[in-house]
Amino acid sequence: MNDSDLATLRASGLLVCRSFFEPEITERFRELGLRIGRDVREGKLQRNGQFVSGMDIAGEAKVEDSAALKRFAERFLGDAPHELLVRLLMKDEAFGGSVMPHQDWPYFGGDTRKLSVFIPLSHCGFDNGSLTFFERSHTLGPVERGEIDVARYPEFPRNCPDLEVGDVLFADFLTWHSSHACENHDDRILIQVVLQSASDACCAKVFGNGYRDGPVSLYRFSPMLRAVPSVGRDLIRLFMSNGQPEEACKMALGILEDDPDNVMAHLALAEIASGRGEIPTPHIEGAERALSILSAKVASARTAIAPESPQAAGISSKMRDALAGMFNLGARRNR
Ligand SMILES: O=C(O)CCC(=O)C(=O)O
Ligand SMILES: [Fe+2]
Repeated sequence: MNDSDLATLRASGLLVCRSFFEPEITERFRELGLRIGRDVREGKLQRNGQFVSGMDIAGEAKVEDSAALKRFAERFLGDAPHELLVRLLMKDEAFGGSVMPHQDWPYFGGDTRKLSVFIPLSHCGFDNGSLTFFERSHTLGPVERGEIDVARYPEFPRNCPDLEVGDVLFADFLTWHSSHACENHDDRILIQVVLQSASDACCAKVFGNGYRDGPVSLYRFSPMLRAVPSVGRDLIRLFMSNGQPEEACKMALGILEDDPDNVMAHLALAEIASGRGEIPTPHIEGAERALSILSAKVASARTAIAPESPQAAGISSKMRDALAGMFNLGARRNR
């Protein structure tokens, strides 16, 4: 590893180093890959999508034994590497599907400056469904969880390098990646290790050296006084008033994925459809179904507190007012 490798990783968010690991460690990885393949087929290890469980992969692989890896991580992080994660990612007969384009950071939190290390334990290539990285995508910073609409970003070159045991692929933790369905079902086994600096308060595990003292922020996903979802009614309205109904539609559909009975999202979709000159029957039906679920909830909230109390009456009228004020749908419907 030299300065230009580091510069490549920083600039493109991706770096492949061939025959990177020491020979004895490469041999350990090769044997481990063969054993994992056998154990999966004999049912000794469990599969869930691309994930493998039932094995202490950190204890078996001992990636921290690699001086080359430690040195590289120290230079990239500017600090003693700490270990956030060691996991196995596998494709084979049991799972050969695709993995949508995403960024890993929002699933883990903490400091964004982390190093993702992909270590092949078998051949990993386009043929057996290996990972595609979107070069330079890390320059956009942290994004939300979920599928990224990569078709909108042709400026980020797609790179699906062939990897062999002994090679390593370093990625910035913010670099978007995906994997396509495999063309054959040969074992594709990768270890992913995520390393971060000591000052990153989301984990206290020192790479290969126990635990440090010091704070670990268990609340890294929820530092806010109140949780404010980043996608909500206001954003839908903003896009609608800005003449971007397609974006508003995307927001509303996203809300419905989490909350299928969200009245506001159904009403927004109805309004967008009627704006396009379509008859928004399914969306109106969705809103009506969601409303009836909501009124049943209001009724049970009313009985949960004293049925005749002023609070109970307050719940119903506030709810009505709030819904009436959300979208001006009645007027459009009667046009
Ligand atoms: O194993 C794969 O193909 C991709 C897995 C991945 O990127 C993830 O689980 O975050
Ligand atoms: Fe990922």
